Amino acid sequence: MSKEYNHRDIEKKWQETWDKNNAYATGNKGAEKRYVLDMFPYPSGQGLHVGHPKGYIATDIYSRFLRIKGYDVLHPMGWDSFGLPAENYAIKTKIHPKETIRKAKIQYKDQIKSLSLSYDWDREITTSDPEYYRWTQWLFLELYKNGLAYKKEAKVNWCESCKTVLANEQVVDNACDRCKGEVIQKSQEQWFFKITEFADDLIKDLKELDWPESTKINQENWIGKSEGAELTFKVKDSNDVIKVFTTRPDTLFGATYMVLAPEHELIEKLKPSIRNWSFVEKYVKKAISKTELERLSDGKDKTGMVLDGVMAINPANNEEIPIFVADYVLSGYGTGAIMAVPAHDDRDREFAEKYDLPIIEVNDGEKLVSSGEFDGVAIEEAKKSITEKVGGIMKTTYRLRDWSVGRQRYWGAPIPIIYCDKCGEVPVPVSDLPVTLPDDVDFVPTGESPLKDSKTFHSVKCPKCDSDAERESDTLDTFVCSSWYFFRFTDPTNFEEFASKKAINDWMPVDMYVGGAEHTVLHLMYSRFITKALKRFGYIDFKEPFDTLRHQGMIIAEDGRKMSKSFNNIVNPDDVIDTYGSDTMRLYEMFMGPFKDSISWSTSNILGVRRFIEKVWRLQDYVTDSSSKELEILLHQTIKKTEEDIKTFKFNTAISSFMVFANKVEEEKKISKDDLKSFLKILSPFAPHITEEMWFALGETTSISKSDWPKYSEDKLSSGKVVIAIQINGKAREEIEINEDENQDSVIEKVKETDSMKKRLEGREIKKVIYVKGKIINIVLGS
Ligand code: ANZ
Ligand code: ZN
Repeated sequence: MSKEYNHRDIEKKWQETWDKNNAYATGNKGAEKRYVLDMFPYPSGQGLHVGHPKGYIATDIYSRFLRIKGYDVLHPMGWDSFGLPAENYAIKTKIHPKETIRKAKIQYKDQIKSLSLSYDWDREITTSDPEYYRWTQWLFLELYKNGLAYKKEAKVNWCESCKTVLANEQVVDNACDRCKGEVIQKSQEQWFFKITEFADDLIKDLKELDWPESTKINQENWIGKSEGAELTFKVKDSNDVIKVFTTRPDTLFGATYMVLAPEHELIEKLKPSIRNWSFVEKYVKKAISKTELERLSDGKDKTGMVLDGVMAINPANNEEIPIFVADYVLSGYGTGAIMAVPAHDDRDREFAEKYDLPIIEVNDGEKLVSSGEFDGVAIEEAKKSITEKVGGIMKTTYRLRDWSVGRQRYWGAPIPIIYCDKCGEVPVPVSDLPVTLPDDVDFVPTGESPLKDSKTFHSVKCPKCDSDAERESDTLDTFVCSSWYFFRFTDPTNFEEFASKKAINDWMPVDMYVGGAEHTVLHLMYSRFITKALKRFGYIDFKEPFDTLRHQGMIIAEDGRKMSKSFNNIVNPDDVIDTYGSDTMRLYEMFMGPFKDSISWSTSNILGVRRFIEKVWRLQDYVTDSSSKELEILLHQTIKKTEEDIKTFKFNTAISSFMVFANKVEEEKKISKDDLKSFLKILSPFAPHITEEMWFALGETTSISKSDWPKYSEDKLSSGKVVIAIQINGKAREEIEINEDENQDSVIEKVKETDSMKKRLEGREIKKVIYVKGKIINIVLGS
């Protein structure tokens, strides 16, 4: 009898051994290369809860599987340590973010190691290390040199409590994504990256990616490509014009009023002619303070104010139509003005009904009506011909905005720009990088960048003319750091380049990328953009960073709510590992259900998995010279299934088949040594500790991870026997085992000999038999 299963001893022993042997480093010479990547975490000081590792366990199984299949696998981990979470935590606790991060990293790493996630720690990177952000700054300069980084006055989302600018993507329901505080609009000089220049490619190249369909659709909607026309309306008795963007130029005859966005410059210009100016002014002021999201939210009552005293001329029929200012028209989209067609646009209709404006139908769903010479013309055709008639131009617009990357915060990579009175904006020479973040800073936010107050940082000599100059004091959005980290992992200690061309070509693109579904636009879009930019600059030869992407579902608390400190329902992975073992926890998280589903934690289910692990341990007691024929077949089937399931991220069903196999062995009480070894091999990516222990106990002397994936043979996948259903008059009555290739007559004979069938068939005429080979036999009886 084998000794009792003690996960604490076994797991500690192997973790130390693997650590010592640096077991997960790359370097399997001559082998094909694979790159398996997790979205790296920000180390926050709270440690991991059991939800975090779900994706990490999956990529670990995947990586271990590829290694045992003979691939050279790059599976790295690092820390997305700049940014608001770390800074806010530091502000709250009054401890410098550097220190917070240092401690949190140790805690995270310990937890990760206790799960034996097989990362190559030689490649660990930390985005707040000067050796890393030197290359983030280099990337900024590359974009700057190539006209893809620029500064402009812009309305920005401003979080009142974090005192910083937020990207559109970081504003959720008009609140700051981080602190849930109020977000207002503010005008400021800001740094931007020109992501819009790649809008078309970012849509087009989605087709080539093996990504969840919903994520691709989200990206496409976010970019929001829209084809239409730009039309010009004259303002009556004036030289001013109003340009509009419309996707429906065919509806021009139905344009019964116009709307300007509150920010539209023409409003101020038309002031002398506007009779109700004080009302207009008041309306504009109020509207401007709202965010885009608030203004656009569906169901919100439409408001507006007529510009009393001015009219526009509809170029299609020269009719005079009123002009409104209303906040449902946005300044940042199209031209910031619209022609309103209430008969065919829901928002315009709602507004027109409220303000009693004419609603004129100008098509019957297919062809134009009430449109003068265009009556009877098909809609698509009319789009072109009406645009032409009124001298408009066909045009494409995008919802995607340029990426605002400057932050008035301390804990980020300083933007490597110097302002000189004589030379203007001067990029820091690459040889002077990194521009290091100073320590003599009070990082509590004031609204101005904290770096302004640093004596060591702010004043500098101009790199061009050597006169006194000032550094840019904004830091980079943390999403810049994470938009290129996957390149750095291929060559993390390179002092000359962000990564060598060879290292990049060896490993990239990433073969398998796994992370939360919340990252469908931000990080994933930015990473694609940076990859496309680097390709344009000639550093790389491919245009997409992540070939395959999978999202993990959340792990919800046992009470059905999100795990959260405030609900006091967080399960700590350290406790789970201590009580049940790392192997059990790994298996359990993969066994909970389909990988992408959100599922509740269950203590009783984890016990079930623990019992399975104990059963596996007992298999050692059944080793004999040979396995039964049936067990052999089951083994081959299990090998095949495991391989298919790992490739398609169906870890839960692979584990089910392990359970079936272990039950069978326990039932038969015998398994050959070789068959047990094969079973341990396919289980090893899931449960590396127990399988290693049993592997050595069977006399092996090198790690199971260095062995090979067992081969199944096609002719051993089937016993030739199948169980089929017997139906009588369409009703399932019984099951029967037959040979796979048995013909219909022989099957009928067998059915007739089945005890329970004898009675049913007695004295009745068989009118018809339908036999679906290997599945079902339906017998239709006469009455
Ligand atoms: C007339 C019209 C008639 C329109 C009709 C639609 C339907 P997408 O497809 O999302 O690009 N629009 C244009 N600029 C706008 C702005 N700054 N703020 C709010 N709405 C704006 O939407 C394009 C349509 O949205 C445009 O086509 C315009 O309304 C409106 F039966 O023009 B349409
Ligand atoms: Zn200068």
